Amino acid sequence: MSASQFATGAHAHLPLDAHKDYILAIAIIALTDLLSAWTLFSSAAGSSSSTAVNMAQSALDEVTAASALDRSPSTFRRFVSRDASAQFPAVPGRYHLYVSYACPWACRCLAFLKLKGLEHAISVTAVKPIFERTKETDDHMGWVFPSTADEEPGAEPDPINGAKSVRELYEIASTNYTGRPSVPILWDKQLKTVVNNESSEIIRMLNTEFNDIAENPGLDLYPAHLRASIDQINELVYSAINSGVYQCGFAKKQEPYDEAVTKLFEALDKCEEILGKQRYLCGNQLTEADIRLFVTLIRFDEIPGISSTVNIEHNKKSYYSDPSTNPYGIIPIGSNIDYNAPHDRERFGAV
Ligand SMILES: N[C@@H](CCC(=O)N[C@@H](CS)C(=O)NCC(=O)O)C(=O)O
Repeated sequence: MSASQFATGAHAHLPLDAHKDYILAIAIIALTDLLSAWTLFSSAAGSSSSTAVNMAQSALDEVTAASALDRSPSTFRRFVSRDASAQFPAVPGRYHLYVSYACPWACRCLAFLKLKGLEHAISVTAVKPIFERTKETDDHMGWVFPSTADEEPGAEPDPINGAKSVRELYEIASTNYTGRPSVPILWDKQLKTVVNNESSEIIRMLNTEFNDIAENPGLDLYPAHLRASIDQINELVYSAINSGVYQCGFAKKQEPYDEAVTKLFEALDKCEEILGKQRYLCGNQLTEADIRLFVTLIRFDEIPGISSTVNIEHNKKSYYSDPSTNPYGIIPIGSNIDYNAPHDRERFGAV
């Protein structure tokens, strides 16, 4: 099954009814993740005879013999704190966020950065959308920076470390890093290290720890009174949708694929059911749960700023770059959705 066949199937499955904006958003996120998985898969397949590299080549290394995706935990799990005496205090100008616009996990961090009004305090650099060789000495493929500012619109050379690749950043931070050289990375310019490379934790830090310097300190995307409900939705969305699409994309046997894809569409239906009754996943206010689901999408005019975290051209280039999954190099013409069109979600009231 090819990515484009899946795309057709996904859209065919989706009822284009009154809440189509949200559901299309969900579908595109699912496809984004799925195609990302395909890209990772194919990059690994392409380098199967490579010189030994002392780090995980790609997410394919995380597929078990039974064909299930067993994702290794992110390695750097330190926390920025609002406490001025902490090892990583939340001071303006000290941290840098490395992202790929093609990566949904990185884009959720970008979304938080924009929504909280932290662009003046935390700088951002995006890599090129297509994996390239990260070293001359082996054939590991990964995220790289352009060498000039105009080489790849939306991506920039690394202004902090002058690194050629994300792999190089991990090598600066640790001499024995063996995980995948992934984005997002929250980088400490002062100690020249990765503070954290786990997006679910980076978004929590951005939500609370920088409030003294955030332009929108009052925006709480993980409010205490909704935490139980957010946690519950996150669990469903993560396992069945965010990670679920990887399970589909990485399946090497029919059975795990069937299981994952069924779970995925059940979860999409569940989200649709919830959003048929209320404006947001956890009630009448935007929360982390919505961002985690939307991720790469530009959608509602109520949340200006998010549009700049989406770069469809990078997404398309990245996902359709690999000849083994897209032998004819066809780049999709879409998406042709006008995200600025009225969405009609006001009917549920609230913000
Ligand atoms: N747990 C990480 C996962 C991030 C992740 O998987 N990023 C992918 C891109 S979508 C990546 O950078 N992969 C690089 C590689 O496999 O070499 C998070 O959520 O922050």
